[in-house]
Amino acid sequence: QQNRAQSVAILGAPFSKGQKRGGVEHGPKAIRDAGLVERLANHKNPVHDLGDLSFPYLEKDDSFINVTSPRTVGRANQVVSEAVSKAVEAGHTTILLGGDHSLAIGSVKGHAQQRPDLCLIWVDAHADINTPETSPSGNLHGQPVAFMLTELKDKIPDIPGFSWMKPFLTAKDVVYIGLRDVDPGEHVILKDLGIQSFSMRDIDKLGIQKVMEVTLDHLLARKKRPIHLSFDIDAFDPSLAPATGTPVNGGLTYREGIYITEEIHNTGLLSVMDLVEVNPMLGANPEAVEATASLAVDVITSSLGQTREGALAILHTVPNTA
Ligand code: B3U
Ligand code: MN
Ligand code: MN
Repeated sequence: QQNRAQSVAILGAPFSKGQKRGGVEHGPKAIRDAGLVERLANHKNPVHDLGDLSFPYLEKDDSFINVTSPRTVGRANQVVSEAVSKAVEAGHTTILLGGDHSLAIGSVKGHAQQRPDLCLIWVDAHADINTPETSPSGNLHGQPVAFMLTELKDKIPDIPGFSWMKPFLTAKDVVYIGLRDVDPGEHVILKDLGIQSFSMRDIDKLGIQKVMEVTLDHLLARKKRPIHLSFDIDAFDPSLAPATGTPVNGGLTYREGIYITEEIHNTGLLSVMDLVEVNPMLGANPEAVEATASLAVDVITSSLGQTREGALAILHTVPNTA
């Protein structure tokens, strides 16, 4: 089933409460306005834009420990989880447009409900694996992976808003690419759990080709299984993706980013993808915002089979003149 050519579903998640800066809730609109659906018009399979999810507003949502908006984030992720699960069940390769990266909790969880054997490729400047206790910011977009991992079960207190979910993934099912801003607590977790991760330094040293070879080998050598790609636009260098909440210098080049998604597409196993942290209110000017949103579109179309050798759709014959 997972090798069958599948239709595509696009889900917008206009949500920002996993961090404190306004504007990332407009990410889905910015990415659509940059031409996402039009760019997929030649896709070999049908593309369904399922519109935006709506998230309940919770009047009272006090911090827990230092975690901000726990009930709001928990509830929104429950909505995401159900929507992603349904889209995967319907046979779509599902694209979730964020919104902030806390949404990955629901996205990966919903995906795992249908495909419990999934593996996770996390492309990001940050590891997003703080626990509520190690988090320097209290922002849940810096913690999603910690909520997923069974190994960290005892390190995550019962946070209001999250009783609906239990950890469902193990450390060996995850690979990071692009890291360059890892907090002390996160560093210890990555080391203790032996999570395969490729920092920007590793990419400098090995080259992106080798990094992808080892990544896919690590996750797929024993058994082919569905891939969840969680792509934070801040993995790219800020010169390419300025309109994002926490840019970090020294990021992926355009070619490295696109090579990652091309290699993932070529496995035939991409099942769900998140594209998060595009914040159209943070660009220095409209051009900066457009560049970031347009880069997001390139990452998505490339993940879905757009190649640098030719178009997304395969034109089998050259049309004759009339
Ligand atoms: N690691 C820091 C900063 C951060 C994480 N994710 C983003 N920023 N985008 C934290 O707040 O946990
Ligand atoms: Mn992130
Ligand atoms: Mn990030």
